[in-house]
Formats: sequence, structure tokens, C-alpha cells
Amino acid sequence: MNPPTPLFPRHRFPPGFVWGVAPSAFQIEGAAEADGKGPSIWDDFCRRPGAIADGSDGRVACDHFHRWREDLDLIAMQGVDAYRFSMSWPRVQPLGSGAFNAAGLGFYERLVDGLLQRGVKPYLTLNHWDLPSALQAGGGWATRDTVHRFVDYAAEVGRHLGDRIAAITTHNEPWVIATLGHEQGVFAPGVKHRATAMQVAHHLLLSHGLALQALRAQGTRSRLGIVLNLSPIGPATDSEADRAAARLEDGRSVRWYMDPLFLGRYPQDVWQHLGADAPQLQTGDLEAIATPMDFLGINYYTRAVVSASGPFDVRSSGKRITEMGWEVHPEGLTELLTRLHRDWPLPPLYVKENGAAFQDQLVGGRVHDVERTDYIAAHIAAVGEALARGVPMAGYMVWSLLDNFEWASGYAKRFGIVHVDYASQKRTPKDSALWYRDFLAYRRERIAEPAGTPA
Ligand code: IFM
Repeated sequence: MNPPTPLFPRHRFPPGFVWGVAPSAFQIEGAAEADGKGPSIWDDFCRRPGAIADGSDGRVACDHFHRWREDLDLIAMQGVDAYRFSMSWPRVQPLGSGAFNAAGLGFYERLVDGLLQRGVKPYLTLNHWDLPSALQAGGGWATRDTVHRFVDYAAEVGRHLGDRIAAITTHNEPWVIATLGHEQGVFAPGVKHRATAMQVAHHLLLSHGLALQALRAQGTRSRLGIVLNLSPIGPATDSEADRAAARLEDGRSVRWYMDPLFLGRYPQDVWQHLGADAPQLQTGDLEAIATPMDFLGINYYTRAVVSASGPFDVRSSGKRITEMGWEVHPEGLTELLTRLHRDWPLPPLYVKENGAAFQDQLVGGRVHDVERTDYIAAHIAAVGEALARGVPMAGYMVWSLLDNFEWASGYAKRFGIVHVDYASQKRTPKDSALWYRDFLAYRRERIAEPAGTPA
């Protein structure tokens, strides 16, 4: 007998609410050197001994570069409105400056046209971390030159695809690039230097604002925005030390990004805390960063609990913990969305990533991933709750369509709603994929019902 599946969340979602699925280029494409693609900092980082838990890399990944038609059929079968994917910058501009690669751009043109033919809206991310290695050799995101290279890249992509893309995200999770990549050094490019990390964060935000201006100057029809990974951050205890530590962490990971994007300034308390590690700004930077957006994307996986005395043991919460060691805490998503709506003047909000890694068993052609299905159902309900509280939610996307390369964790952590057998590249929709498909079909039926029918 199959395990029980969770009920469909019965919250009201507005007409036009966008349901989707998302992966990113480096995590699924493979074909690391095909058709003139240049290397990225993640190709380089994977070669560092010990950088990736299972010693793997993105050379083949899910071989999506060759199997994209099959993958688009899977997406269409899910019945989603939108597919969020990222473009590999070194695939379309191998050195990150100078000549663009027609073959690389052609791949994404075929992908976008294939989505549109299947009735799925393309949601493109320009930077999901795989910076061209040649730019890193010149200093990468720590240099102002990379800001201008990114704006040129964004403008070229806009010229090729701006007429067919529903939404363009500049950067995915700038906090991860700055903090994990340049302060903790656990992600590419593996730098450990706080002042560099803060300069990187500033350049990412600046390049976002300038890219929006360049795309708007072209008259793009795409909606424009950025995607931040945010969590509600609370103290482990009520002590003043824990509360101060939580405030600072909130400042560094939430307000450091939200304040300049929506208020045109950096948070004073964090700036003071950074001292000499605060970034160098030029006149006009803050105005550029605060260029109005059409949407804000949020990636949510868990809450953060901060203790002044060291890492907090999430297992003490008694909640389910995912394979990433992250506590399952859907209430935190409602809390986060409500707080964002309260504290900043926001455009429509999307959850652009939400999902979980669990240990899956493929048995008899099925994966009964009850925990992942429960996780997704509970987080969709949390978005519904935020809507009921007046938060302008416009969409929700599951991370991820396919099992894929989970960065420093390699292939051991599986986030997909579709199982991938990496040896054969066979795709098998898990029970969570079937549940999500049925939920979306049920939603469409409800929308077709006469107004006034109880949800
Ligand atoms: O796989 C990542 C993704 O690339 C960015 N957001 C978090 C996901 C899970 O760790």
C-alpha cells in the first residue's frame, strides 16, 4: 500500500498566481566544454581537493544540455505555469567579456522556444553563481570591472531573448556568493576574506541595479527583479547576548540586502560593526541599487536560530530535519513574508525556491517521498497564510525539478521531485511530483468554478 499523501492546501491563491519549478544551469546542464563554452569558477572549484563532499563535479550532471526536450516534456506534464532556469554566462560569453558565443545563445533560444511551445512561461536567471573563470582571474566580483561586464552580458541577453522571457532575475542569492564564496570560502571561488565579501556583495547589488537600467533602456517586456535567500532569524534564548547576535545576523543576511534595494541605504548598525571591512562606494551607487523592481524573489528553506555562544543545535527543536541538516519550519515562511511586507515597500513577491533533500528510495519504479511531499504542501499552505494576511504573493516554485549537483555536497543530496539515476540518466517522477501535478490540476478546476464557491 502507498503511504498517505497530504491534503491539498485549500487557501485562496489569486488569479494569475504563478506555479513553477526551478533548477539552475551548472547543477543540471553538464556539457561543460560543449559548443565553445568557457570554464566557470565552479568548474575550477570542483577540481580543488576536498572542496566537494563526494569529489564530483558538474561535467555531466543531469546531461540536461542534451536531454532538454525530454526535460521540457516533464515540466509540461507537471502542469506548471512557469519554469525558472538560469543561463550559464560562460556558455554564452566564454570569457565574460568580448565575443558572445552564438552556439551557447542558440541553446537557450531553443530552450525558451520549447517552453513557449509547451505553454510554459520562461523565468530566466542571469547569474546563478557560475561566473566565467576569466573574470575571476581579473579579480571577479571583488572588482568594479565585473559589474560592467555583467551589465553588458545582461544587455546582450535582453537583445536576444527579451521579447520572449516572462521574467529576468539578475542574481540568485547574492548572500551566498558573497558570504559562502568570499568570506567562508566553502563555495566558489573559495576566498576567505570578510572585506572582499562585503565588496562583492556591494558589486552584485550595483550590477543588479545597472543591469535593470540597461534592460529597461532596451524597452524589454520581461519583468525584472532579484532573488534573495532569506530566513527569519531569532535568538536561541532571551539573553541580551543571543538577541544582539540574532540582530547582527539579521542585519548581515537580510537587512544588508533589503535596505539598499528598497530604502537606498545600508543598515547603519552593520556598517559600524564592519568597520574597515565595509565596502567602498562611489557616488550614485546607492541610487542605482535602488532602481525599482517588478518583483522580489525569495528562496526559503528553513529558519535560523542564533546563539552568541556558537552554533545552535537544530535537533533540539524536536522538528523534522532534512538531509541538509535544516529544520523543517514552514511557519517561518509566513513569518518572513509578513515581516518583509511590513518593513519594506515591496513589489509583488514570489517564492522562487522551496524544497527539501531527503533520502529517497527508488523501488519498483516509484519513490514514495512522503516527507518531501509534506514539506511542499506545508510551505504552500504557509504562502497561502501570508496571502490571507495581506502579503502580495504572486507565485511559488519548487526546488527542484530534478535531483542535481548540490554544490559542495555533490550528488548525495537529492532535492528533485523527479529522481535522476545518474548512471543511466533515467528520470522518474517521485510521488511529490505526482502530488504537485494533481494539486495544480485541482487548483485549475477550482478556478474554473463560479465565483463565490468556498475554497
Ligand atoms: O541548490 C541550491 C540552489 O542552487 C540555491 N538555493 C538553495 C538550493 C538548495 O541548497
